[in-house]
Amino acid sequence: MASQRTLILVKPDGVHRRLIGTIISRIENKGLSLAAMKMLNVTPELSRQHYAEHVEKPFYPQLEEFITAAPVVAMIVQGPEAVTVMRNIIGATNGREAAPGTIRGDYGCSRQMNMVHGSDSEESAAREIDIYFEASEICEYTPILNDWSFASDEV
Ligand code: IDP
Ligand code: MG
Repeated sequence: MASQRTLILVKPDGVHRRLIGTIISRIENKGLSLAAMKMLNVTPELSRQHYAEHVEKPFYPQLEEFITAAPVVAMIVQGPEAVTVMRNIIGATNGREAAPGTIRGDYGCSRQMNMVHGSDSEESAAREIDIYFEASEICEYTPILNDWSFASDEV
């Protein structure tokens, strides 16, 4: 099982609600690691790139207004099956349906203002990481706790 990378955003509502630390804590407590992190303003152009699959949908103008309205915190999260593990931690899109114990299930009740973005596949992760980060911004290191968090064939 190979270690994976996934693109995570704390969205503008998560930043305004001071949930950045809470969200990072959940990621770290789960045993995943950060490989990169920065705060930035998403421009309309960046939004269209990121959400290319949604640009033609009726809700897209509303989504663009939301994601560009305040800064986001972008992160690359790394670990075994990081894409799926993060989607499970984040929970279903609509906070009203997201399971308790997930971030969206515990902290919100909105379909749009759902605090976190997580890539939905390895292919999406590679595409999104490329959109948000330069190669020089990604840190290569092996977290020392990996030895006490995973069997050798899991990372
Ligand atoms: P995901 O974030 O769980 O992968 P997607 O369906 O990819 O969900 O939608 C991307 C984002 O667009 C959602 O996280 C949410 O913020 C917003 N969104 C999705 N569906 C709707 C909708 O029907 N109305 C308004 N915003 C939506
Ligand atoms: Mg999605």
